[in-house]
Amino acid sequence: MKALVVGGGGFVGPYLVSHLTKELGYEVNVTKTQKEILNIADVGIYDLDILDIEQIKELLNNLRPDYIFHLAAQSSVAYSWKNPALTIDVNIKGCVNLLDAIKELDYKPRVLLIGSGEEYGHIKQDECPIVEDNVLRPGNIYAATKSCQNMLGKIYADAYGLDIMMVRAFNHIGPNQTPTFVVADFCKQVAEIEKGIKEPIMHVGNLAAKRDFTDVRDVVKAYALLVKGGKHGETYNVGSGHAIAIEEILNKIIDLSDRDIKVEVDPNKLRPVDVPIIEPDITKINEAVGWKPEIKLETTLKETLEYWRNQGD
Ligand code: A2R
Repeated sequence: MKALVVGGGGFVGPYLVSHLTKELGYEVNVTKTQKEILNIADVGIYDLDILDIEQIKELLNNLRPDYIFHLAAQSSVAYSWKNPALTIDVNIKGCVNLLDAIKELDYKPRVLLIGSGEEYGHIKQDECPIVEDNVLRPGNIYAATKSCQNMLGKIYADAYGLDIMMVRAFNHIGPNQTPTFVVADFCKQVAEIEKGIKEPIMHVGNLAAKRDFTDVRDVVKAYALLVKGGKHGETYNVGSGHAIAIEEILNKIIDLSDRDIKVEVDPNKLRPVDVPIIEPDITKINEAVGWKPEIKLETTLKETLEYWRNQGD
């Protein structure tokens, strides 16, 4: 099988490529942005800006992949408040460019669009755990763009018969994630405290929010299963199914350290609108392709902290 990972230079891309090549034996090509450096053996690596449809068309015509994973995004909620226009361009227009380029092909690759659990937004207590056809009430700019991407995917699948599946991925974590995301941020802070380059105080945002965390290596397995066995036009939640308070995550990470660490709330880390609980029902993906996460949260936190301990200062 020939797979193309679009936007593979970020956090998830290398994990997905590794799974596709090493565990599934696929022939894999990856796109990255011009500024990214990506060294992965045995895969084709191409620079691609998804805002340039001609570049996408040329690449697709040359590579003719069976499976396309669309990972390219402005993926930070915090940054989406600061630069809504860029977030809308990359996440919506970029996706439409990709779908339009796919529409022009003389064959139908299977396509997986990566959305987010954030799309559900302000969920009501009795809606948890959330099923895929729950009302979407996005609470931030990033979530709004991902909801729009999801709707566009469904429209292109129905109107043009494209073989598109969509996922709503909940928080995924692991080594190598940028510290704009909460678990990487906490682990980096603890590692810096241990190295003596930071005072023993953790600066944190909203600790009461409950989120669902899954190891990125489990998440990419779900993507590979869905692109192969998902039903076109359908959306699947990808997550653990058990939301946990950020405070609990923080305590678990602090407990992995032998230092005496204090916690302080930093107003700069509080988002303008925060959604109290996001927890998925993962029955649909489980029934469709038999996926459920396997790696324990404690294992992921330990490995992520270890990753930050090994980073140069
Ligand atoms: O912004 P960069 O240079 O780090 O590149 C990001 C890339 N990207 C683009 N690719 C092509 N054309 C563009 N105009 C463009 N703008 C950004 O998408 C980055 O390499 C990649 C997304 O990777 P991350 O931000 O690390 O996201 P992650 O955690 O790998 O998540 C993958 C997907 C995203 O759609 C998330 O929104 C979703 O899963 O949760």
